[in-house]
Amino acid sequence: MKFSSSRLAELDGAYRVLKEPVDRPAAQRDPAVAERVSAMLSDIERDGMDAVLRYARELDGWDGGDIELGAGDLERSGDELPKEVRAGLELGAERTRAFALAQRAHLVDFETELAPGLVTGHRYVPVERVGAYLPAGRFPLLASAFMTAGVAKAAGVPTVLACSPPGPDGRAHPAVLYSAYLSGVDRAYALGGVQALAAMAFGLLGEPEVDMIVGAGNAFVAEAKRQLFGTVAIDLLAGPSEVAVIADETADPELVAADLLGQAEHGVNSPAALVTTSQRLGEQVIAEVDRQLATLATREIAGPAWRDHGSVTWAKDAATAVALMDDLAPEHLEIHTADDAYYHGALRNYGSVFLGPWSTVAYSDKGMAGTNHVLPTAGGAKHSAGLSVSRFLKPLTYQRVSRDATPLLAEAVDAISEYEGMAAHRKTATVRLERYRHGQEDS
Ligand code: HSO
Ligand code: ZN
Repeated sequence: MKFSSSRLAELDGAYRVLKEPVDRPAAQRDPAVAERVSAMLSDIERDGMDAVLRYARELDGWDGGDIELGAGDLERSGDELPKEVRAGLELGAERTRAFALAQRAHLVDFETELAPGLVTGHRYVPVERVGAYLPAGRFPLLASAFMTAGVAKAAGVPTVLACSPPGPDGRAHPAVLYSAYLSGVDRAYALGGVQALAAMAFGLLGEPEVDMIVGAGNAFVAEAKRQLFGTVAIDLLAGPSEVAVIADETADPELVAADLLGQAEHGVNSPAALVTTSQRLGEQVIAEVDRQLATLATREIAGPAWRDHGSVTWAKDAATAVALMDDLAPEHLEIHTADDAYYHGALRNYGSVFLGPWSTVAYSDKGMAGTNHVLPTAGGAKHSAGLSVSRFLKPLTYQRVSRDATPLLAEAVDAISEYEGMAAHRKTATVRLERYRHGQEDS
């Protein structure tokens, strides 16, 4: 998350950098990863399940057992969890579903008569089959199942498959499985990485190929999604998680610092940015971040992330703060000011916004806010929104033209098609015009 030089040039004199990120070239895509993934996908496309299982054995230590998990296994995985975690997951799944259903209710079918006798409309139809990838790495991010599989089910997707990698004991993570269960997945498999995505995309799991793959993973999973895009749809390609805050002199530096570190913890490449109209608040937050880092259990990650990718920028006024923030287009944005409504109305580029000091990103991360945490990163918020029910629903258009409306459409199509040299297209219009005129004479 860095300001573009063109925006900074425009705002010259209206901002001041109080803490700069280390200036490093952006990480290059690793060609070795792309080659490896491409070879794996080709193998799996050619040899089917044999290749999937070969990779599962080689990469995940698969021992020959059943890959598909029984419905009972999913439900029972909840028994292995601490009571409070289980209750929290149940609340998160339910709230995420409730928000998705509320959004769904606002996606309405409609019909309009554009001209006399020309009726047009659209009808929302869900994608038929979705595959959700549920990683279980250093941090298992349990709510991701709600955001992907759960929202697909809320959208009305008939078949949702889930794959999650087996751990060293050969079993998938029980809390991930329970989250998948709460999300309403139709079938789940203990299968990881590229082989999992390929098995879903090529229809190797005793189910036809999925139409869409959702969910994040490591660099190999991201690359597999990139390469499978086209064969299937994908949600988005997620980069390191980001947070940005707009704060004025009324903000509480302790809360702002905590929330910056809250996402910096994701990884040493996670950016965190503060834009503030108060230089004093900016300086207080810089000191407070260091104070909190000293005792943070994950300081080995959040510390380097803040040092290398953390920034604090003073802006002359609210409009400058908005211009700077819209340029960053952060994944998560928090507003801690005396006039949050102004910023909410003015800002246009962010994945999800958290209004006021009581709203923090982790509430959404864990499913408690109900909103989706699969959001665009790396400036993607300039052109795209995060995952939601609408991504699983196709607004399919239709048109019905009455006989009497024929001249309203056919005459122009006749002229345009003739000009373009498209004789067969022209004929579809003229044959109708002839019939229409013939009928006119008869009556
Ligand atoms: N911030 C991540 C999601 C997450 N973080 C889940 C913690 N748990 C991407 O929005
Ligand atoms: Zn997070």
